[in-house]
Amino acid sequence: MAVSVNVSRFEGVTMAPPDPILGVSEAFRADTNDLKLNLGVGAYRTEELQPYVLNVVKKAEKLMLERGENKEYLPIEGLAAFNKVTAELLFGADNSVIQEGRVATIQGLSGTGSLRLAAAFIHRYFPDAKALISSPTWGNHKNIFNDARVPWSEYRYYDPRTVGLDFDGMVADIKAAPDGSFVLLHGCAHNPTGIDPTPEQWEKIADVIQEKNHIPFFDVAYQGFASGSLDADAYSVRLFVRRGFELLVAQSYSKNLGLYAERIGAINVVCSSSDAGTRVKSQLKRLARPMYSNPPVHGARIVANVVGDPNLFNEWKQEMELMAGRIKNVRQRLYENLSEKDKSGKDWSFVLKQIGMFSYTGLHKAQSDHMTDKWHIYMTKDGRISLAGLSLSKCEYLADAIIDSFHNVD
Ligand code: PLA
Repeated sequence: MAVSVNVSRFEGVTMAPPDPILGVSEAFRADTNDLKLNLGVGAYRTEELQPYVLNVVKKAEKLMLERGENKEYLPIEGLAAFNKVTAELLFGADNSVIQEGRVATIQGLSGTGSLRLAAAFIHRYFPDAKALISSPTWGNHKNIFNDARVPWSEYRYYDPRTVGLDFDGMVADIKAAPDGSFVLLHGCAHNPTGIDPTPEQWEKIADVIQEKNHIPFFDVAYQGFASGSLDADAYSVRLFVRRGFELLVAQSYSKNLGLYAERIGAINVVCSSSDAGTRVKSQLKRLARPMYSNPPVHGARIVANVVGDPNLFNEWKQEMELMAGRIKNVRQRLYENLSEKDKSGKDWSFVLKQIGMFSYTGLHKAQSDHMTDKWHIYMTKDGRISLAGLSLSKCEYLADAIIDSFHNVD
């Protein structure tokens, strides 16, 4: 007999709000105006505003087809060749933590999945510890810690008066947190502000983290994308490793290899002994098994092929410089258009000082809404725009929209 249901058993399920970042792309797709521009999600586009598959990725995929590789399950920790190269790329192949086997690396479902696994690990093994996140930060960090039931609080980071780093506030808040907290740090190209500490400031941040017995937890989603150099963008992580910290690093290949939908990344835990590393790795695997069993192979093979082959690796670096260079060019053009067109004398130089994919414009929610409602420019409501989705030819239009929204909306 068929079950007849008049009232849904799911009646109590309320409608979830759209995601603050991915929801912007949904709204963009629904807009039919020709002028529309999607500066919401951080996804690299060409000057023609088309998605971009890197040439090295196509070459690596061709290699994979030629080799006729199979589709059997990977081990829980992922593809061994991937895990090896991803740790080397991050820490440097000659780093003592690698030589001494002190890094527990397991393949994750890109940056997000790797962060989520690490959060589950923190919850299980440090149930009383708290996470510290920057204010502001990538919005999903809060969701990740909430869902993993890791309590978190914010440390000051952005100073709207200087449109720069609130360094003293940051240090004071890290100092005031309970000893042994996990301090989430953006390895480079801070999202959403595009403001990174200087090398001297990183040293001082390391001092206070050390003094407080905190555990650094790096989110590295933009290695190579901030400066165009993989090594320069690993500066902060390598500095902390050099100073002898045990730490966590989540990695993502969404942006630097353009592998967004392949969901490829890793979680690395640097331990003070190889023995601890082995045990940590075993527990990360234990956490992963009931969540997703084992990770997908396609992206892992691409990364292993590109990073593991000297020719492809060099070609990748050139393509990355090209992408980072295009973003720097639109950043420069946008700054010039803003400065030339805005007659109020406002200083727009902060646009040039920020690095990475984004510019944090300082536009508040009502102004950001105006950008979308009047100008069909889609962006997150915190005033962040993705320069990776902007072309040189659209800079002038964007500058007009920003100037209008900034001066005419309270
Ligand atoms: N960490 C930071 C700081 C990020 O900005 C992002 C992506 C991730 C991790 C995770 O990316 P992944 O899971 O694809 O590896 N941030 C994007 C996209 C680019 C997003 O929100 O999912 C953004 O627009 O902020």
